[in-house]
Amino acid sequence: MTGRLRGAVCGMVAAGFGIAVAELIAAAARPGAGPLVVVGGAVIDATPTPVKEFAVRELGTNDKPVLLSVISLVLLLLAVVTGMLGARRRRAIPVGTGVLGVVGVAAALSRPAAVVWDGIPALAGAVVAGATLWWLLRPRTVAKAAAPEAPVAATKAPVAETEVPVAAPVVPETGFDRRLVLRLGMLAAGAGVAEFGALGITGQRDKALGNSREALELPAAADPAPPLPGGIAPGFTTANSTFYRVDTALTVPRIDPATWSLRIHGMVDREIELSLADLLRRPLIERDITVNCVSNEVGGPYIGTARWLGVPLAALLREAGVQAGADQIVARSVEGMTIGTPVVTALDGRDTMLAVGMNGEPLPLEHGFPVRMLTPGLYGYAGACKWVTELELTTFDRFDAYWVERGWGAEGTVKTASRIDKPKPFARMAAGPVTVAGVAWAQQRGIGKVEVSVDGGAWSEAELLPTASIDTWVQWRYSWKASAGPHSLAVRATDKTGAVQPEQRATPFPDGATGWHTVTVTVG
Ligand SMILES: Nc1nc2c(c(=O)[nH]1)N[C@H]1C(S)=C(S)[C@@H](COP(=O)(O)O)O[C@H]1N2
Ligand SMILES: [Mo]
Repeated sequence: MTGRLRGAVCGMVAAGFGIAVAELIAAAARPGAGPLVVVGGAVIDATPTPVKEFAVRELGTNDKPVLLSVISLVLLLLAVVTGMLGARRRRAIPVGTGVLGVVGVAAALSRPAAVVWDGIPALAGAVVAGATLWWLLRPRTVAKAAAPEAPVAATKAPVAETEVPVAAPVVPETGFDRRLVLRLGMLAAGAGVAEFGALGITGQRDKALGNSREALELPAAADPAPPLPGGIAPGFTTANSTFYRVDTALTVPRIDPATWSLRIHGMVDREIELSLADLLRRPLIERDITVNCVSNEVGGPYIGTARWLGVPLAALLREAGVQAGADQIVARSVEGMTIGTPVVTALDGRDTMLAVGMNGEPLPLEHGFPVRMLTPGLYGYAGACKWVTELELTTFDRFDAYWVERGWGAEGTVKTASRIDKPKPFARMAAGPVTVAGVAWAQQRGIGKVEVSVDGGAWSEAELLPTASIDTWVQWRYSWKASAGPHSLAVRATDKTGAVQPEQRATPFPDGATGWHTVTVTVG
């Protein structure tokens, strides 16, 4: 029993030490290739779509910390098992740590943007963990263990080592003697130092990156957005700090703007390669655009409106010369995401852009610094690649982008939708006039009408507040004469093509949720 416990504790400490060393190596030499993050990334990519949807729905932006904690726990469990087996059969040590090492290296190399060196941190971590466990679980000679503790024999006569009194308090080989505890303590401290070092290196790098982001001076727009019309209610523009974030990146990609470049290639007459300075020398446009996620449930929070600054993509594509037959732009990001956008949506006159600014500042790191794509009228997964470094002109036949490979629709057109923001679900209020308010959106088509229905009754038209353009949401409000009792409020929008938001509920998968947002309240 104590032998197994000893093995378990040694396994855990050896694994912790190995992981910390691997994280330190990654921080110093291969940022983003730490074992936890690469395994997490591989798990995300392999997770079936329904599970991913569940995670986005139930965990929101906590999905990443939760995933990392689960992976750490599983790893710890495997380390405990390896240690317990290793305490009985030493062969289990190289086998167990070897398996973990292979998984870590495979995960690192499976990352879409991986280079072969990315396997080194995980490999080194596994070797260190294995060697450490081997050393910790080394069988001890009885003599060595007994000698320091042996009570001084009454007799001064020299005794041979083999004659150490049997009664000496020999710590059983399977337990925790002082030497083992000391070693475990030293290793735990070493792991702490390595982890601290890794955090320090990463922190320094982030600080430098934050500085270069702040130092980045974005030119004024050649074609600025007009001021927002009077009469817009607060909340029309979403602050950068509260703008929703959805992506598969476990750690936010860190791109040095000085070395960033964008390559436009594939089915083009002339390849183009641009630095950030090249990009910023071009005429910039500024636009208010609402962006939303296809994973958003009816009434959900994954939508926001910002004032974006960027370079129109159409001009760049014309320079490159898109060849006949190319119908898809595959945007690739530095961490290997692929987002497929129909070529027509970049050339049909809408404000599809390579954005560099968001609400008057350079893009925040989480939202794609230094450059992301934006395509008004498409969900983010189909037109808004963050941290973009490559645009390949190709066809939909020839290539399935990341989400399409996982069953999501290739087109990504935003569906007409609306949301009640006030009152909140299950709110209680006094009878009398109550303002019901919210937003509605149908980017590229524009919102023509918003209606409210109380308790399933007739639809009444809500007042539409002024808005910026057909690419932004519209705020609406409706004055309701609330009578005592429980009530349900429903909203539906009609876009400017006359299409009414359908009542029928559809899940976000595969091409966006439908259905009316309904809120239940109690009056009186
Ligand atoms: N590189 C990269 N870009 C990405 C994604 C991603 O996972 N990786 N997710 C897309 C999705 S699904 C959405 S909804 C938007 C979200 O943009 P935001 O996080 O700035 O709101 O980014 C898109 N661009
Ligand atoms: Mo999304």
